[in-house]
Amino acid sequence: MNMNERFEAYIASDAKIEPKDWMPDAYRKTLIRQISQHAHSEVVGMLPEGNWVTRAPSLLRKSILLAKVQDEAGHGLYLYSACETLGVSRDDLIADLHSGKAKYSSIFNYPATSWADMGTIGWLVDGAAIMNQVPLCKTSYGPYARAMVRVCKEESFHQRQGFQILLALCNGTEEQKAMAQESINRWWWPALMMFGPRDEDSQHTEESMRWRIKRFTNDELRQKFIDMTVPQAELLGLTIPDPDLKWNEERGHYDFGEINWEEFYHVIRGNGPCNKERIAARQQAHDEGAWVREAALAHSKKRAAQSSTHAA
Ligand code: BYC
Repeated sequence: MNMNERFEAYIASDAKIEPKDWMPDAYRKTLIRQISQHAHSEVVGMLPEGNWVTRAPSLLRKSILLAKVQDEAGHGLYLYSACETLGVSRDDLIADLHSGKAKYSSIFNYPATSWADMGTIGWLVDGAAIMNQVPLCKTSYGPYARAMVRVCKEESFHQRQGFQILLALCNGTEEQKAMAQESINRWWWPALMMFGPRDEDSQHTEESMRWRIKRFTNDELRQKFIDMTVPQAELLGLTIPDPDLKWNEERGHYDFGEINWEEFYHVIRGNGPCNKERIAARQQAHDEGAWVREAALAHSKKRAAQSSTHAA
């Protein structure tokens, strides 16, 4: 057996690959691509909600939202760390985000224009993220799988806080319920796009499934998400903006309408409503944080110099 065959057999036995293990270049490359895209999504994902921290309707809502946004920063950090174990530097990963070379989730290129969007993002966006990420706790690369365990626990809190915001609005005045409905109308289809292109158009699914990086295909996860979400919308008394949505007794799943794939590709190619604004905000935060990185490095250099003096 050559190295490649041994690797494939090892993966097929459901064993975890660790940073120092031999791995094919293509496996390393696809992991760097997916984990870094995931890390970037967490960090860019702070922007639409961060924008509402100062406008939360009460101190309690503000502290919950603040905690959620901070959690997303933490997720980005675990994921950048997991990615670095594959031999890439964080500086290079961040440079790729800023230059537009690396992707991040399409969903964060849409604007959050009402308070109800805080509910919808938690309920639908974090809900879709959980559906996609729970199977990643069993992904074949050890550091990624372990990072996902904590991420998923926190995402469950995010999803519930979002649902709770919507529940309060739906039990409120007519205007509040209308605000919730208007929000769902805007976010439903972009949330379905988070799962990626149809299986027949996906470039990476087949290989990533064989390597047990992905445990389900894009279409399988999208269907599971719809099946889980429709009864929750009914509980809220909200209408999902899809006239073709219908329970199919034979399949045991909901049928749903056609996603606007033209819009999806438009957004992931950098032309969505907020792509430019999001990257500019990340670039600005990076530039303004330069002094923090310099100070942290100066401190660690000083400590290293002190410990070498003591050792001498
Ligand atoms: N947006 O062959 P495919 C979160 C790209 S949640 C942008 O199917 P793959 C959060 C794909 O990268 C969101 N790009 O790819 C939640 C590929 O292009 P490249 C983040 C997308 O990798 C709440 C091309 O399209 N979650 O962070 O097998 C609050 C072909 O696609 C998208 C993750 O990243 C998209 N929606 O499957 C805050 C989860 N979909 O790379 C934060 C981990 C596809 O060849 N990632 N593309 O240039 C994954 O599970 C998989 O990477 C995907 C795509 C399912 C997203």
